[in-house]
Amino acid sequence: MQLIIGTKAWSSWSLRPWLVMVKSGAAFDELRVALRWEGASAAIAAVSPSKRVPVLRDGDLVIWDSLAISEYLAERFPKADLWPKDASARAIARAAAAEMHSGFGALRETCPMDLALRKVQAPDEATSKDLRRMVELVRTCRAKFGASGPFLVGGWSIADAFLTPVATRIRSYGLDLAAHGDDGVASAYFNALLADPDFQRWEMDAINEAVER
Ligand SMILES: N[C@@H](CCC(=O)N[C@@H](CS)C(=O)NCC(=O)O)C(=O)O
Repeated sequence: MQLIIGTKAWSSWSLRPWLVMVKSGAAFDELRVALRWEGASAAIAAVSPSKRVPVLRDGDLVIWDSLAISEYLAERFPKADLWPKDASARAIARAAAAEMHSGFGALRETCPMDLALRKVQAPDEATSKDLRRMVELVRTCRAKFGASGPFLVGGWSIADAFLTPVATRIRSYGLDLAAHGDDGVASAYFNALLADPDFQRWEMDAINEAVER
């Protein structure tokens, strides 16, 4: 299998299925297509039907969306428990991943992933609304399903892959979760995502890529 991804410092969409791929335990290679240069669109179009990364190639099969790639890996590698075994926890983890996939537009737009960035940026009203919802989402999931581990519904799942870019945004833009309804549960959760050794490996690659640029 080959996972085609964008620049690691910036491509939040690529980070998600990369984490899922690593957690699946399957062998894969990476093809990195650099973003943000004049030839980027053409380079991506050459490998992606949607002209977007990430893309997973498995033999003749080409899958071009981060959630579809993650679902495919969960089906192909059932022993990796990429979704929780418990049906209720699984439904909620799926709802969280889907909400992230289609929502939180203001947070994504005003605080794009940039792993090297550290600043304090006051969120605008729409971003604050997203942050309040994010804190509520994490607190609710952790309260109901989080007893068995530090992740959204206990053990690591695809939902955590989808929320890892949010953890980096909170860190990069100095976003204050307590001011958005957090009692410490959401910030502990996002710190757990940042402490994941697989995420840290991605981050190390991002630093090395930046040195090469
Ligand atoms: N819904 C897609 C979104 C993918 C996406 O927007 N990828 C960005 C990079 S993070 C991209 O390829 N942009 C094209 C470009 O920068 O030219 C997914 O989940 O995979």
